Amino acid sequence: MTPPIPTSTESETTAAERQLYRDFAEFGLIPLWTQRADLMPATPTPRAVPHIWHWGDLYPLAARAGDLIPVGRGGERRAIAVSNPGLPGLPYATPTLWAAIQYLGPYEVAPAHRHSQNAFRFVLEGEGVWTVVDGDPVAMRRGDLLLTPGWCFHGHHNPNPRPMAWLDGLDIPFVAYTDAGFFEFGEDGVHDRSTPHRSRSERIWGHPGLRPVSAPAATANSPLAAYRWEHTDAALAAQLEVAAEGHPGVLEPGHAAVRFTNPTTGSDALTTLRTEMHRIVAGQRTAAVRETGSAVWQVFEGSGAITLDGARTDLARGDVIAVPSWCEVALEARTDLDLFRFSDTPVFERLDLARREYS
Ligand code: GTQ
Ligand code: FE2
Repeated sequence: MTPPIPTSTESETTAAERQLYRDFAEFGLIPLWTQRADLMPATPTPRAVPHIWHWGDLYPLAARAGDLIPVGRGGERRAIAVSNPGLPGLPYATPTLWAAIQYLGPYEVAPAHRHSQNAFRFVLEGEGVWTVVDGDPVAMRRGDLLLTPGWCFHGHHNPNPRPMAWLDGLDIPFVAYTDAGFFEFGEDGVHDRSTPHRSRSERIWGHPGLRPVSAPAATANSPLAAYRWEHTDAALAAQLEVAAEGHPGVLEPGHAAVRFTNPTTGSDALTTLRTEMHRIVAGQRTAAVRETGSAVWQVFEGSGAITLDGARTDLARGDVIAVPSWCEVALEARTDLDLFRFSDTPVFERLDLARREYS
């Protein structure tokens, strides 16, 4: 018996391998086996990190921008995005979500434009700006959620002597990654400077459980431009009342929540963005949960704490919180705590990538 004759020595193999990798690179190829753990981790490994921005820092900076930086055609908006420290240099709260504070000074106008990105405004405080969505002036007031769905023209105007600031949420990063962005300028300024209390959209769509028979069967995004705080607040209060009477209605004990929906379909108000308001009763703490997809929360009222992947931080009014995919979230209310939340969940649900796990 003779042993098998080796076809190559160890060092010959290594040299041949090295040449193979060089040739892969030259021909624009990358083999899976060098990347597998990064490409296909056992569980999500987001580059975005949990992070909190405090309103007490955001607002004064926005006001300084108000003094120094004009708003107008080109830059379009005095909007200052939060930038996740795990995504350095990018104006992204998470890989898919844009969150910005937008500031409009007395009598200023942000000119009309449209884009394929979906947008909303959530008003923490103040009032007196109108956002004009496809020619329909929509009043912005504390606690309201205002929609500007993709490809609707929109501009904002402040006919009052007081400045106003609010939170913008958009799917800008998602649309950037997917190369689906289109943008067009509209009229300079805002043509219709009227200041109605109720928009046409609310007068047509803003009646619970009633849809106009004249309306199209379903639209991808909600035709309702404004979700008013008085309705949101009443819905949350009623859930807790009904629960106190011993009936179902709340998400979990002491935790009421509502989702803003498209009245033509009952699904999320915007195709790419889930928007919700949560109310946690003083002294309650939520179950810890992790989900695929990322979210941004803003404290609307009250105080408490949030624990993100085990790290606990106090929360105050206006704080903006980035929650990366699969990060474990638990909330505690010191006083009654109202929080606005938005996320990219509709995209994950549509693609069957949504997962949720309670600890
Ligand atoms: O108000 O139209 O924060 O187009 C980012 C992009 C706000 C807006 C942002 C926008 C807007
Ligand atoms: Fe816009």
